Amino acid sequence: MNRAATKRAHRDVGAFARVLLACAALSACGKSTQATDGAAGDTTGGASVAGTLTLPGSAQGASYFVRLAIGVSTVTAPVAETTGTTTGTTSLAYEIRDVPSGTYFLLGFVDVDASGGTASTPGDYAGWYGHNGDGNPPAAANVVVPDTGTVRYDFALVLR
Ligand SMILES: [Ca+2]
Repeated sequence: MNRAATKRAHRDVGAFARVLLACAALSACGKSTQATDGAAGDTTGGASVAGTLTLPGSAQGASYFVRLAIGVSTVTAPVAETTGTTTGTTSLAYEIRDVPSGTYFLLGFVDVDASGGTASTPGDYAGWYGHNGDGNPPAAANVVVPDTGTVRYDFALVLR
């Protein structure tokens, strides 16, 4: 191999490595937006529930949770949940992993005034999936979770 060919080969290796990196990044991004398909490579137990909460305000640095519960009264002991901190945007993506299959109530809650607890105080954002505009829970459980894969539930919270 002459010097020019060696140089070219090195360049090619660099390009190949960059392509590999791009693919890795893309597949990682795509994972959370998969529809229900029992995606291969999902090594966790249960399914994922993911979606976007639309908030009625732009509270920043407030604690939030999104919970799945068997009943409205048992939301204090949820089957599964995710928690985090708001970033000031009114669109909040969430994902709850390792959820056993079943039919659940789904509650999104942002503790805007940092008062703690699970009961909303004036100024907090809250809402159950399927509420009729008032944020209150629906009459029956309405979030269906399969054995594997990801199901999406987008909903809006209301100002308490
Ligand atoms: Ca509060």
